[in-house]
Amino acid sequence: MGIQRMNPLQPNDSANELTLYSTTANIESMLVYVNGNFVPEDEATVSIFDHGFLYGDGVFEGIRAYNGKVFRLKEHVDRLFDSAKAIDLEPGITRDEMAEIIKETLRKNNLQNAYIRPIISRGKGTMGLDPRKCEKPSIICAASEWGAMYGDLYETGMTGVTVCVRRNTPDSLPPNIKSLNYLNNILGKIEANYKGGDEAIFLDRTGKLAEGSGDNIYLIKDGVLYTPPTINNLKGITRLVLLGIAEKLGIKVEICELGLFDLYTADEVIVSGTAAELCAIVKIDGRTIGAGVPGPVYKKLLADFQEETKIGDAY
Ligand code: PXG
Repeated sequence: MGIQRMNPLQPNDSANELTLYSTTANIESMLVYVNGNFVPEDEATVSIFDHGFLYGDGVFEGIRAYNGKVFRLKEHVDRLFDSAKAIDLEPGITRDEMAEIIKETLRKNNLQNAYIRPIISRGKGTMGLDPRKCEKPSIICAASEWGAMYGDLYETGMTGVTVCVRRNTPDSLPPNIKSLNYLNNILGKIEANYKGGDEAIFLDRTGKLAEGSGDNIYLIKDGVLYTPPTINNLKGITRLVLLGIAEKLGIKVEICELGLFDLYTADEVIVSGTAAELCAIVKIDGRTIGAGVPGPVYKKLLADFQEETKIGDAY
């Protein structure tokens, strides 16, 4: 503990040189749950014929623990199983067993503030995408320390860019499935990177506001909090927490279709997610949003959100 592990050499974009950087991870190897056993991370493997690897055929969750408590554990396990149901994948374990695997992963690694990644993939099969070739799903759970994802951007607010790539349509790959195939999101993120944005903002096929590459999106106009219905975005667990907080604070919530005009003319824009937590977007496609700094409604919601994260399942 306390000793920092140096990551392997990473290319430095600007200088085309190699530089060392460190993470806050423990020097001890993390233990990862793989199909019934906890093994050191370097030994945690699945077959290259696992359809999760071959085709992105599987589902996952991203969960946080705060101070030794898992935040919204039941909701995450339920969504994991709903995602599995939607792709006709029978996990072969119960929801309670999955919850226990998640908690045990945290205990085994002595983690208090962590990011947890359970995965259920179709399992080892043969070449050829027919899932009937796969006998048994792979169940994996990894966890690591992970602080605030956007660093200084929580103070300054971040820049959003709308991307040309459209969010998957609900009649092809429903955005509600948290599947191992995140290429739609990744294509948006790549585009945002090239355009100099901190986060990609997706519209759907019909030009309606959908979500960020890894977070739900909200706007505030004249004191009302607006967010799109979940037909074109992930049913975010942080989203439900946030809408609950808004209700408690007496902030009117409108769930409705929104477009570019609403985004550009908003007083505030916010994104939410397990990884992102709550972050304000202060510039979108060159337009300054409101006063160009994280706004008063964001700050109020954030204060309550931080209180909410104190409640969770101890392990
Ligand atoms: N939309 C998408 C596309 C997401 O991936 C959210 C919304 C927010 O959902 P929750 O339930 O987290 O409030 C997500 C979640 C990662 C990572 O590794 C991404 C997410 C969550 C955890 C980790 O980048 N995105």
